[in-house]
Amino acid sequence: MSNRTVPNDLSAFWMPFTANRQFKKAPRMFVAAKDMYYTTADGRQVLDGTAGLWCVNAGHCRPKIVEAIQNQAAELDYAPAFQMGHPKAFELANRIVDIAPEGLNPVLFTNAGSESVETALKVALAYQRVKGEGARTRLIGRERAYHGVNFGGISVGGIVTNRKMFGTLLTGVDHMPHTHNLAKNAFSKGLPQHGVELADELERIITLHDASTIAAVIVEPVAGSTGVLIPPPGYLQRLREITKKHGILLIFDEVITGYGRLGTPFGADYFGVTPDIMVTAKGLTNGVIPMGAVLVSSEIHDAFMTGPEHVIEFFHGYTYSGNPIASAAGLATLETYKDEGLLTRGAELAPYFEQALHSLKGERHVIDIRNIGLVGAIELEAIPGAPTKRAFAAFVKAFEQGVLIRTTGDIIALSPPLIVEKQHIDTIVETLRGILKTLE
Ligand code: PXG
Ligand code: PLP
Repeated sequence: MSNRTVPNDLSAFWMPFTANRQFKKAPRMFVAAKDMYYTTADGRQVLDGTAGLWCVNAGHCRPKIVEAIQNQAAELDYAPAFQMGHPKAFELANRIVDIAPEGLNPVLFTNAGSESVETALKVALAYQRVKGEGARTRLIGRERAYHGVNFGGISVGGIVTNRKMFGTLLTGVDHMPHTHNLAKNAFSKGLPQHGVELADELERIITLHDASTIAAVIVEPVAGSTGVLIPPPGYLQRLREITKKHGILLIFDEVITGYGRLGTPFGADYFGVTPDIMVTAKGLTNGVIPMGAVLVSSEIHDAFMTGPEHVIEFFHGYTYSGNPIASAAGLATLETYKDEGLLTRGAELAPYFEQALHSLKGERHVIDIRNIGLVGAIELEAIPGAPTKRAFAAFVKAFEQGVLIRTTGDIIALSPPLIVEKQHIDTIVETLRGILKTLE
């Protein structure tokens, strides 16, 4: 009896990455969405300045995607993922390979970014081993990196709050420094000028451990969830050169930068650097159905295709790898991106977005503004002794005034759906301008 729930009771859902007690006292609920707008439980329209959680790249409830999911649910709801197949998973893999950088083929399917990260790390370790380099067991991540919440991802990740409660994590992991440097790079438009030499820290780490012990390096081309940390020109190229020289795999975690966010299909295209493994999720299905995809180089894949043909080549996968409904959603999403040119639309709008965001320079508390493609960040000075409080207050006020933003620490992050129009950008920026004037 005591375990019975009552209608409208919020207590049974322990919400993710949320201040649960605070939220449940004053819930913020969405009940519907269309294109650029959410509808709240009390009937207000809220402009989506963040594409949900950086995933709804084509905007909400897009007809092709809705229809594809409805049809697929009625036609083939589920097919076993192991030792069985269904056509749409193969079709989607082909469409992903078509838009990905040359050489990344094939694709492994997962259900989210976190699982894609685990999958990529496991492929990297297993690849070194099948190649006869089984001593390469170390993984190198970066400070301030977010690679999801599973054990591999938090091990290579660089966020103390996401790591410190969870024991010793994976062993044999080291971290490069992040590239964020307010003193030298504040208010940079696009790529910041200073810090390319930080890539050489990888050489230092390699000297410490020896290349023969390192399997892979994983980085986000642009770190998203720790506040839009943009690399200086040449930095990722340098990581590519160093990893190649030492036989270390380079993994790009493109969970946020993938599917048009930077104005190119992938971050790899923006920076002209092709990794050995590319981790994606979010925008793959427009956030509508959980799905991730990990692209690996043909060289990696082919190294596994030895031994007797009846033996499983890679002991890894999920009940829902390539799920039919997710595959249908992915196909319809990629079609929508193609029909509307969304994988490159960000490049056309980026200059307007940049100029609008940087017009907030000089507003109270603003200590940095940065942007790339359709991603932007406004960094606020923290209230002394109360970090995150000022930005969170901005988040709540923006929601009340009809704009959804995202905050991390004292940084406001913006990543509108790629269908955003100039007038929406103006609304986001002018709402923020008003709020900045009223913040404690
Ligand atoms: N890698 C990167 C680079 C990410 O940004 C993940 C992996 C994990 O994906 P899943 O699908 O398992 O959550 C992410 C996710 C935010 C925010 O507002 C960012 C993420 C997720 C939720 C919120 O910063 N990034
Ligand atoms: N836990 C148990 C008991 C299972 O049987 C399975 C899958 O069969 C899993 C976890 C993994 O679930 P999934 O494949 O959905 O990740």
